[in-house]
Amino acid sequence: MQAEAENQERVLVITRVFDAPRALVFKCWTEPQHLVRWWGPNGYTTPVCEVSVKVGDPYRFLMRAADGREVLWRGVIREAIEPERIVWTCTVHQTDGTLVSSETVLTVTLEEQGAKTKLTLRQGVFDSDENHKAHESGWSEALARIWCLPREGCNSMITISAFKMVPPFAQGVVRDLRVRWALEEAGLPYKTKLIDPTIQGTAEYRALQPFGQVPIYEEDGLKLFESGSILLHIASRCPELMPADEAGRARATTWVFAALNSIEPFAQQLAALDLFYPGKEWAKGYRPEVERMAKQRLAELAAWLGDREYLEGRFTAGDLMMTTVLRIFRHTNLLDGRPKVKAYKERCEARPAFKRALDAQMTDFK
Ligand SMILES: N[C@@H](CCC(=O)N[C@@H](CS)C(=O)NCC(=O)O)C(=O)O
Repeated sequence: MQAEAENQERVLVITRVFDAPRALVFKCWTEPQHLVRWWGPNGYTTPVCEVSVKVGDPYRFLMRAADGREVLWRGVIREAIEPERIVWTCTVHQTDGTLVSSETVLTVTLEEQGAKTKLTLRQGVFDSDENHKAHESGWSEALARIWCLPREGCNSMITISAFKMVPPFAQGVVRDLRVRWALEEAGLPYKTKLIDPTIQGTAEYRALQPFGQVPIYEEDGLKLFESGSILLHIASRCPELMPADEAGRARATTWVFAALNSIEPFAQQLAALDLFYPGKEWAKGYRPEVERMAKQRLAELAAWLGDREYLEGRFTAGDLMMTTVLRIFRHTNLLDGRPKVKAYKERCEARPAFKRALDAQMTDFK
């Protein structure tokens, strides 16, 4: 009896209701182009995703953590009854073969609730409490990311625009960096549409970005521009970037606006004066006032930060935006005068997702 009770404790049951028809939720679980966009705990990507709906077929997912560690999740498809049920065996190994979690059975049941779908996930029996807990939090994060629920007729991946080339002073600060970083935090794969001035002026590009700028964001028919709006769109589905509670979400959003409205204008003006109009007489006259305002804002930001690690106690979309804005000061020594702000920026830049985003932007210039 005791063993039976312990076994039951090591069975995971999670339910969720998705605002999507059952056939589409089923696709989300069985088609690799959808699975790669939500599978795995936060920070993981799925570079290999081989799965089918054929009973008896093996399937496997190679999952890569933010720090590069990889694990292999694999098993056999025991049942796949479209659109209501899948049953897989599941074993998790490290890539050197070391067992992480021994075989469990995963059953996913989908029930229609009007236009919505109730998902019940049952997995067990886990070989340890630790694995039981780890899968519980992993599934919670993954299920929160099923925001790519396939829409009819749409199988496209996220695409963002970026420049083919910019002068060295702009490399590493072009605004697609914010979007790449958010996508990396969310573990969402994307591709880039690399553009140059000949494309910026075309009617086709202006239909996506009225001012001809980068970045734009396209996802299954949704087209967005403005880096702040794109960041908030991604963050709304990414617990790494947005707290779950309403007040926390509102505060994080506030900091995105603060970065863009209260600090970026001065950073941008300094960059324009120093990098685009160096030596111009009119610029020399105007610059001291812009620098004074920039210094004032940085002092105010330092005062807010005080001993905080992040703007709101934990990393959010607000910190992501603030960091990319602070990077615009990099041709000046203003941050040296504000060690707290500088350390804060470096703390955010130390995140693996930032490094991957920066590498990706720099690689595209090559
Ligand atoms: N407010 C826009 C600004 C975008 C922006 O300034 N993009 C720059 C690159 S960082 C650009 O495309 N510049 C070229 C141009 O304005 O023609 C946003 O945040 O997305």
